[in-house]
Amino acid sequence: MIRSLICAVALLLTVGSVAHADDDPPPLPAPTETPLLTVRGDLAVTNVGDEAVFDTPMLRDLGTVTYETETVWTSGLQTFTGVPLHAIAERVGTDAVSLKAIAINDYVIEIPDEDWGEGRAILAFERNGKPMSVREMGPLWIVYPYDLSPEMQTESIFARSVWQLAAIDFGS
Ligand SMILES: Nc1nc2c(c(=O)[nH]1)N[C@H]1C(S)=C(S)[C@@H](COP(=O)(O)O)O[C@H]1N2
Ligand SMILES: [Mo]
Repeated sequence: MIRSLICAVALLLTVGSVAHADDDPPPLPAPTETPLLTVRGDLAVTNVGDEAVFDTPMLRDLGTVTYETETVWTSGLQTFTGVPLHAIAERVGTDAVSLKAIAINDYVIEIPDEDWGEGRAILAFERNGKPMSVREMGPLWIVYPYDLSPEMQTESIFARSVWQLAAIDFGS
């Protein structure tokens, strides 16, 4: 009796670890507010069909970074708050080393993982402390710390600075 109980428990543990591998991120709850971001591609976790959809609180939970910088599209010093791209990659559990950033006007650009880390691109959801409407180039805007160095003011960095971003695709 005890032996079969132990076997049943061992079986449950095995099944559990197959369904959820140790290196997979935890399940992603469905958004409770208006969804801002749709993530597609090779994902370990999804919450709406085969996609991972995020609202603002879910993005904020990933850990925010703030950049104070001027941009060529705005006037005066701006404060952008968002999440680094690696935080999104980690949350959805992808092995991709490049992503496609897709805007609502269907503009698409590839951003390699060298730009996902510290001091590089953030997916901003606030500008000067407020959410961004589509008219204000929101709801999401990929922003770099342009003022830091001339390296941050190249044509390729500008091309990756997608405003009115709607989706990220980690597929190949
Ligand atoms: N949503 C969106 N973001 C975009 C683009 C676009 O067409 N749509 N063009 C990109 C490119 S290729 C560059 S060089 C810069 C262009 O900025 P500009 O139109 O102010 O020159 O924005 C980038 N971000
Ligand atoms: Mo461009």
